[in-house]
Amino acid sequence: MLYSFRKELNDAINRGFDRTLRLAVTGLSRSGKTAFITSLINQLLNIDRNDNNHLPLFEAAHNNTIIGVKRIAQSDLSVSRFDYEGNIQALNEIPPQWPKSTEGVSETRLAIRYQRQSGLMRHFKEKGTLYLDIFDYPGEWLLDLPLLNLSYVQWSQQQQSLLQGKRQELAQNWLEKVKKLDLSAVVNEDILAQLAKDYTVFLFDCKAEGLHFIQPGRFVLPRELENAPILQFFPLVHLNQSQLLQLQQNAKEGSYFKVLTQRYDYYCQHVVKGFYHRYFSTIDRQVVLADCLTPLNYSQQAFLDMQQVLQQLFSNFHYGKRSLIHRLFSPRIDKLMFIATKADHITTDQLPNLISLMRQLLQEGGRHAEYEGIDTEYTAIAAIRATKQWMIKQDGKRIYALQGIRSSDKQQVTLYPGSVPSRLPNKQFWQNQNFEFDQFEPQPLDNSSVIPHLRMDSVLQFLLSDKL
Ligand SMILES: Nc1nc2c(ncn2[C@@H]2O[C@H](COP(=O)(O)OP(=O)(O)O)[C@@H](O)[C@H]2O)c(=O)[nH]1
Ligand SMILES: [Mg+2]
Repeated sequence: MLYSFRKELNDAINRGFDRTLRLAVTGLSRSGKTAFITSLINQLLNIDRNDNNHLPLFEAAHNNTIIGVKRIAQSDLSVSRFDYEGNIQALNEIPPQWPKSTEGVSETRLAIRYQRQSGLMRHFKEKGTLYLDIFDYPGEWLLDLPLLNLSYVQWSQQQQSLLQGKRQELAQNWLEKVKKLDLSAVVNEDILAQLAKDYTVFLFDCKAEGLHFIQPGRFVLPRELENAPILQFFPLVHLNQSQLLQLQQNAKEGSYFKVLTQRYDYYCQHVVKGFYHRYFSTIDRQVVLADCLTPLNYSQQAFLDMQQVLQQLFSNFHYGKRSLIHRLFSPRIDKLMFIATKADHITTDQLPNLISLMRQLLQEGGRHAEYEGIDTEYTAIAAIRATKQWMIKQDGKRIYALQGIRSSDKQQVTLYPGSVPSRLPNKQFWQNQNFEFDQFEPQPLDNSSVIPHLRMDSVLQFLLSDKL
């Protein structure tokens, strides 16, 4: 009798403790989203009751809170499935390969079975399941948020002010053609489509030069919208304000100017708002990944561009009650983590500098803005650690070095990667620029098939520990 009462109570409690957590992971293409999610899943699946040495800082893995973790069918069946098996297979090849790059949104779901080890309810053997939905979406799409506040004419002017240096150079082909267009004439769809194509080529060329501040974001990651008229428009950057306003007043229905305006408006209403409604408003926790090392290999313009991009990403989460995003989508994010990725390219003594550099990039002058009601953290990790670290003592000094297989020539190299600037580098830095962050090949997985990482355990601790 007593036993069945207990069992009933236990069952009731257990049902009460099943919950769902929606974790979103974003960042620009190649910032390391796929590597991050693959490693996160791998670290969790490898938790067992005996040895959890791979996650020293994740408490729930050590105090036997987590009983087991399984992959199960995702909740949103219309979104592509995150290809965990494919990515692990790539890492298991001889020699190991980086997981294939992907585009667009993908999703996966884990069931984490746990049993509380502390708290009032531990006497009832409180067990529960945390359903963790992880989804991956391109950071490029978050760059479109400001469009919702701008008319087509305003957006054109803003794009004009961006057109400097390398961007201006790359824009020439498209720009020369647009200049010849009579914008009040009746539209020719084929010409418009071709010009939009030229504009898209220009955006891809910018990306290839390490310039990532690209609007509209869908143009470089169109997915199912490829070749759709909704992506066939561009800003008018060769006209001044009064010329633009004149067109706005006088252009007739069916003219180039009117059609461009309509497509821009349609893009804002359907593509941009659609994305925020469908995904953004359902997120509980958000991870934003940033590769702050690669832009150091390019130029000052690429680096400043990265700053613009990160500040733009950041503004998506910095929402007071009066902000655009709050008014439109009432988001509910309670934890936010900014992560500098690929930290295995530097020695561990440089990690604080890397984190500090990322903060400088995210917030003008490193102001540590607090978010209303959002617990925010900044860290640096390697999701899939490709290098080993060595410490050499020389004349009583410690010197750190890295060893790994360099991607360019597949040779094993030992290097001293030097120091990462902790603040935004000045002109002088760019003149004597000697950064060379090579790519490395992933290391083979050992028998346990746990992916070697750097600080993924502290990420898990921040994101999950209060839910277990
Ligand atoms: N060394 C190192 N390289 C990484 C790591 N994560 C990603 N990369 C590199 O960055 C590339 C892009 O990563 P990926 O996860 O595909 O980026 P995504 O486009 O944001 O999904 C990979 O192919 C690797 O070359 C890491 O933890 N360490
Ligand atoms: Mg990816």
